Amino acid sequence: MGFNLTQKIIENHLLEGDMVAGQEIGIRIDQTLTQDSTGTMAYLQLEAMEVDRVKTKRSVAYIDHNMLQQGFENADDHKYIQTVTHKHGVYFSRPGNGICHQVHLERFGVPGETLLGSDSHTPTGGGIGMLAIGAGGLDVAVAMGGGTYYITMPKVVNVQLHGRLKPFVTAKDVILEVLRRMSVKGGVGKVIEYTGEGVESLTVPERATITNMGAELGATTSIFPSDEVTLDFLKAQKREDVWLELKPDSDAQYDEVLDINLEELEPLVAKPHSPDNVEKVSNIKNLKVDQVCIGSCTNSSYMDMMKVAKILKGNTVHEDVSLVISPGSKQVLNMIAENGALADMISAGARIIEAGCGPCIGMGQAPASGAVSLRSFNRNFKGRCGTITAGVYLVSPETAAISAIEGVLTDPRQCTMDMCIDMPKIFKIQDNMIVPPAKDGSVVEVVKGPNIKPFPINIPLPDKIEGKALIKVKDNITTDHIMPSNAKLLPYRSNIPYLANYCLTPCDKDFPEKAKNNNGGMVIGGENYGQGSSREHAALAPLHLGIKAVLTKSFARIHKANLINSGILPLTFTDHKDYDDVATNDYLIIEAADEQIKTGQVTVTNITQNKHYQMAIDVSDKELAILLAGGKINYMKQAN
Ligand code: MIC
Ligand code: SF4
Repeated sequence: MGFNLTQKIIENHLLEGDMVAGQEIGIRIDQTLTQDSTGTMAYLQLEAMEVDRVKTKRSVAYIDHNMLQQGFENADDHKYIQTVTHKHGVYFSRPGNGICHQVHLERFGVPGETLLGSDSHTPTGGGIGMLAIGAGGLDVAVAMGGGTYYITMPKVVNVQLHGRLKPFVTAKDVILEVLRRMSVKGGVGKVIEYTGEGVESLTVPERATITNMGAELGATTSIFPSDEVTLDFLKAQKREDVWLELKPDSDAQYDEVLDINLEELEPLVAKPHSPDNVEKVSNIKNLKVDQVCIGSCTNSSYMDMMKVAKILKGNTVHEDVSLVISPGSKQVLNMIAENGALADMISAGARIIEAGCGPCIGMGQAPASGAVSLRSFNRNFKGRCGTITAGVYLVSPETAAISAIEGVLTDPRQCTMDMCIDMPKIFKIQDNMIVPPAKDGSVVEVVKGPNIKPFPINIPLPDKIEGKALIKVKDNITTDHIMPSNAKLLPYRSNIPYLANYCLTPCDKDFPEKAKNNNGGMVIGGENYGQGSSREHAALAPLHLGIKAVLTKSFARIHKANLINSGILPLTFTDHKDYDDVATNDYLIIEAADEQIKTGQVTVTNITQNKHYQMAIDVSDKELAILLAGGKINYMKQAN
């Protein structure tokens, strides 16, 4: 029996375990990436592990999220990351050089290699055939130190693409269609592998749009083959030497198959407040738009920007719309500046912001109260844009651009222009914003500003765990709920005590206070708890507040790993009626927790209601040991 692409790459990197779906495997990581809002924590952890020099083939630190510098905090974090990476052997992509995923694809990605990134959209690298996975900062720090990365061997879903996209139907519509069919939790425990003759018609940036937003499925990652199209892209980046052909064996087996006929797709939109709330654009009439944002790691490539410029050229942005454009990288910005496309955008009235995440993570450009914001981004969780009452709709750059002119959500197929834009034969290559690491790290002084505080470390798991159910939340709670991020909070990513004051406040503004007054407690969640970002702050802030266990119907992959790394028990209800039953403020006790978790079953006693709940704890032996030790840092100390 032949291998699929995912199995081929995993087999090449397998250090521990067997490639049996559902079992834990350990793989070697070739490359890592970090960005600034998760990076400070990752490098503090790297320092705590006393790793002199990273042991990966390539590690890169990007500054792209925390770009507004209203105070000293973000600039201090940038300085810390620049100096600590210089010392420890990591390449540093300076602020202004672009969004980590876009730049990594352009300048560093290698087909067939593994990439671990402290950002959930790391799977963008799947667009050139990397096995690229998002993880918490601590796991990335361990990989930088040469440690094995452990995951559950995923199932592999084969999405077969047939035919070609019609004009004004885009790669964004492909991934929105996959989201419509699979939902935001449909990809948990799975890799999405794209094959079929339709693949050939998609450029690397288009493939990267699809793998990028595969994160919204909850998938471990998404991947495309590495073929002639990949070679052309790498040639145009003057990196053809890293190319190799990669495709599944002809008799490869898959766990599931999904067929998509590209010819039949239409422009789609994800309505508030979930990326899987998908509808045809043509079905939505007269939706007045207040803001349009084009960019983000999903749709900010040169090709995306050129198409947007073409639509905008000679037009004026509707008087009731604020159009914001953030190109994905300095390479993209430079090229559209040189060829005049940027001038077309500016002439039309677009507000151009620097190459970075910007409005996607609420770093400025929060829309007005109750506004409709149309975005070419990947997430539309409530409040993420910075305005709790706004509704964010996710669309392709083409739909966004035409709607910005019309002032209402508009089907781009009404445009008559020819949208054929050729992939450049050669991109503008200028790596002058990437600082290579110091040859001799010992002479580099690491600079830490006053906002950088030590991260919390748990204690070994006590035999008895008890506390109030401090909060009970519904399905699909995101890490943006658990640890909100916006221009005001992002500067505190290296200051957990401060950040903890905002933990879960979108669900209950008094949660931090309650946790403090009750000496911590437990959290009750529904399905897919912790979807979205890889931020380990969504585990570290609860840890700081004394949260000992999170009881849910199911967890999102990265968040569950982050809870385990922090020594917080991730428990799931075996009978969902118990979820309905438990109430906020009930007092819960887990007797002999350290013994119980070894059996995979945990009885939680609800003292208030005099009931018992049977919970499952689905962890590997290694994760069990980490939980018993009180988190990964303690576990590693024990092991040394
Ligand atoms: C996101 O898109 O949610 C982020 C901000 O990039 C996060 C990382 C973070 O929270 O810093 C992610 O995707 O992992
Ligand atoms: Fe940045 Fe948005 Fe991409 Fe996250 S999803 S990396 S915030 S552009």
